[in-house]
Amino acid sequence: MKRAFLFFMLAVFIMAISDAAEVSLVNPGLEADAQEPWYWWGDAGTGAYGVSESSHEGKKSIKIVADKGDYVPMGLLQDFDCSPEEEVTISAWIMSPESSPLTNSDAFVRLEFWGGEPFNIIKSYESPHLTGTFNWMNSTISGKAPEGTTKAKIGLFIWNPGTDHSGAVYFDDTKASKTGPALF
Ligand SMILES: [Ca+2]
Repeated sequence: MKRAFLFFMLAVFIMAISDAAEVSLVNPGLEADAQEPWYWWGDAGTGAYGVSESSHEGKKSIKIVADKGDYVPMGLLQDFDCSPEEEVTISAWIMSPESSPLTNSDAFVRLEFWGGEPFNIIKSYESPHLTGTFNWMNSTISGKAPEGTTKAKIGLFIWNPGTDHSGAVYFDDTKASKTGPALF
C-alpha cells in the first residue's frame, strides 16, 4: 500500500513538471499605452502599435501595411527567458480585411531561439503563411530550444516575396507557453 502511494505521488510529480507552463508575456493583448517591451524589427512594411480599427481581444491590436522592402521580413517582437530542450509554443490571432487584402505579402508568427556570444539567432520556426484576405484566425507554432539557447522571441511578422506587394494585416491576443525537457 505504501509503495503504491509512492508510485502515485511520483506519477503526479512527473505530470506536474512536464505540463506546459504559460509564459508571462508583457501586454499580450497589445492594449497598454506603452509599446515596450514589444519592439519592431525589419523593413518590409509600416507598423503601427495600438491601433483601434480592429481587435480580437480588448480594443486594440497592431497593424502592419506591406508597403516597403522586397524579400525581407518585418514584425513586432518580445523576448522571454528560455533554456535548451524546452518545448515552446507561441500563438497570435491574425486578420487581413477585405478592404486591403495582402497581395504578394504573407503574415505569420515566428518563434526564434537566441543565444551565444555574440548573441545571435540559433533557430527559428514559422506558422503557415497567410495571404489574401481572412477573418481573425489563430496562428500557432512550436519548436524545441537548441543547445545554447538563453532567450526565445515571439514575432508577429509579414514577409514580402517579390515586388508590388500591398495590403494590411492586424495581430492581437498573443500567447506563449513552454514545457521543460522530458525526463523519461
Ligand atoms: Ca487587443
